[in-house]
Amino acid sequence: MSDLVQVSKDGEIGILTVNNPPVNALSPGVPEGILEGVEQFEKDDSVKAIVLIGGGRTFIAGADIREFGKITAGGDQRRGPGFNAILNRVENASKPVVAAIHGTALGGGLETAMACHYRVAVPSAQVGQPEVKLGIIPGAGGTQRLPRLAGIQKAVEMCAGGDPISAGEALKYGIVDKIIEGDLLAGAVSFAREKAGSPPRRTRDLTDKLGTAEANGPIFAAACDATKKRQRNLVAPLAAIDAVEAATQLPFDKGIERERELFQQCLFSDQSKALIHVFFGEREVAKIPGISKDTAQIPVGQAAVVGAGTMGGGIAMVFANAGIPVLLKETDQAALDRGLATIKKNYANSVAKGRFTQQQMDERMARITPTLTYDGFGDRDMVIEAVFEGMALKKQIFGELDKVMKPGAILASNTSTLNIDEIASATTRPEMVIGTHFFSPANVMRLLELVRGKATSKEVIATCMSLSKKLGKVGVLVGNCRGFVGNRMFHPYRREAQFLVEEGASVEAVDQALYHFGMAMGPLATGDLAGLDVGWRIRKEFGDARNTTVRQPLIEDRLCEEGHYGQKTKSGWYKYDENRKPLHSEDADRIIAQARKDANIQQRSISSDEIVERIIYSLVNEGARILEEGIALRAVDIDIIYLNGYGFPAYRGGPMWYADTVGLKKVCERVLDFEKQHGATWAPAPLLKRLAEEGKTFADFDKQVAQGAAAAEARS
Ligand code: T1G
Repeated sequence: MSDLVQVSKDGEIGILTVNNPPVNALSPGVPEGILEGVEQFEKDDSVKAIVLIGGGRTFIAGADIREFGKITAGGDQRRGPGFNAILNRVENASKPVVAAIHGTALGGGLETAMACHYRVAVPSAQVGQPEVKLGIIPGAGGTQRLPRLAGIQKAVEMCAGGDPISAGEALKYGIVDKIIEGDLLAGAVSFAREKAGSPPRRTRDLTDKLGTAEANGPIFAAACDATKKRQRNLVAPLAAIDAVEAATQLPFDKGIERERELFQQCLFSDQSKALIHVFFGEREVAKIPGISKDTAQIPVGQAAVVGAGTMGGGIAMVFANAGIPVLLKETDQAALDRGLATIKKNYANSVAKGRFTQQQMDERMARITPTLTYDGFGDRDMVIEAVFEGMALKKQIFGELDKVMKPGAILASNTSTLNIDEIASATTRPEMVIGTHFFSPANVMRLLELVRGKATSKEVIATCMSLSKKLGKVGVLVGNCRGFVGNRMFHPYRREAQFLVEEGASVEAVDQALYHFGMAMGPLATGDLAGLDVGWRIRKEFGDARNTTVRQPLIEDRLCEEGHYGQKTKSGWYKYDENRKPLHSEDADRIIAQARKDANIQQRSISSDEIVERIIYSLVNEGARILEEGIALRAVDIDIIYLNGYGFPAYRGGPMWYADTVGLKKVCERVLDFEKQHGATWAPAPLLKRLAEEGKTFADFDKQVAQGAAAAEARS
């Protein structure tokens, strides 16, 4: 019997325990072990029913995603009967099989549970078919069994949306038969005793909830419409809807065949490869060379935020949402009142949308204590400064924090561009200083750039990395340079968008090209949203320091000079109606035409392919520099930053992964073309050039980094 599935008995109940830490993925040996166990209990006359349970922290988190790369288009040849056949065999068992769920039953985990005859779960359990998040669809009967248990509407929602549901909801929809309070195994065993002796109830035989063609038609049509809007350009969710539709049209086994076909089509798609890269990438970024699970951490039970503006207020909400009480400091009562009113309004919106209850809102508000002084800061484990982006002010505040915070407290700055070492120099404890760059709106955006200063201690980094997860963020560690990773790359990205307009592309053409590429928003519309005046003011302040030998964008300064700051003035690259709908702007037309004339730029027609190449390759080229300088640890770190902070489409894997898929040779050739046409800013990054010449990818670069880190660890 496989070690991965253990067999035991409690009286006449046979118990199968899956033991494949950390998440009981269905690695080779697990499905086979389950089947062997079921067959053994079938033969054992003393056993009347079977319980299948997960050992450790969870039931079964699904297929082993690491194995996907080994599956070939011809199917998984290394394995025996195949997972579907195993599940059919479990479903056809002569004795009732009860799945006992804690933690998560996801993907193949839920499919296994649905092939059992009954399911019980602890209240905190979650079940789901998250495959679409990996660019695939359920591939082991999920699209056929789930509609039979939960009905078409819910099955479509779960298979196409991918979000898990709670045990309580699963009970309501018939996915789970009973919630077990208290000990799960004991509860599952006594449930199995009740079912012992009765004929197994096979999910495949349940047809009551499959509905009629008339009732189902509108459900599928609405699901397709919603998917095209919410999961724009994604293939898998539409395939998942097709597969569920097949459950309503075909007998079970034929439905399984159709599901298999659609699954195979998705599995070998570029989208799936990119999304799997993202799945592992989000976990990879948490791994920092030299920092391990044993690195000491600072417990953060209570925090404080300085500055109750948009960012500070959002950050306070993030802590309050995670159950961490937070002091929120402002310098004057009016600013504090404004900050609190915004927080209240945001929470009330969430309550109105049903995201949480009024009681939860009250609890969260109660965790935020407004203040005009540093009283109480001395007890806090961490402070985040989120004031106006000016070095003098930041240094003054860090000097004050150095005096009031207890020894061992983390001093964090939410700066988005400034030098963290200089900020730290205002304190006597630079090892406790770190940048925590949240993205606006802080309570919504998942990205958290953690900026490591020269002196930042490993304990502070380790703490902030795990705190990110607790706060519901993806923390990515970056080095100290102007703009860090995200904003440093964003600079050439927006610069090229403006140059393209100067050269003849329309504002709409630039934004549409990037939107069709998959960006959440075009670069010029993004400028309008963020406010064009922010960069303009900085340029005015640092004007003399600007490099006058390279071409600088012209139009945004002129828009600002005439008061077109973007959405906040209802006019920028676009003009905006009262619903913030962007409309073509004649003012922008006039300013653009004048700028072209003054700079003597010949207008030309520019294809959308060129627009995408210019803008996306500018990201890639700067990303390669950042990698080479060690500002980002790995290419995947850059990808995760762009996906979570800048609206880059996950199904393209991030800018560096995307460049790999295009081929670095081709990317580098285009960069060299652009250098010829547009000058020195387009000089290819040496790393890009080298990898292109060697026929390598950024993923190869990351592999080398990982090998280097493993070798260093082995030596230490
Ligand atoms: N396969 C391989 N490794 C996995 C894995 C999986 N399914 N799930 C997690 N891991 C690794 C992960 O990389 C990390 O490794 C460690 O486990 C802990 O994960 C046939 C085709 C279960 C909710 O999509 O959503 O079934 O970094 O840090 O926060 O139709 O992991 O430590 O080396 O995320 O407690 C469908 C994916 C597969 C579930 C736990 N299943 N996993 O979260 O821990 S497709 C999924 C998760 C499928 C069938 C199909 C989460 C989690 P390392 P973690 P966590």
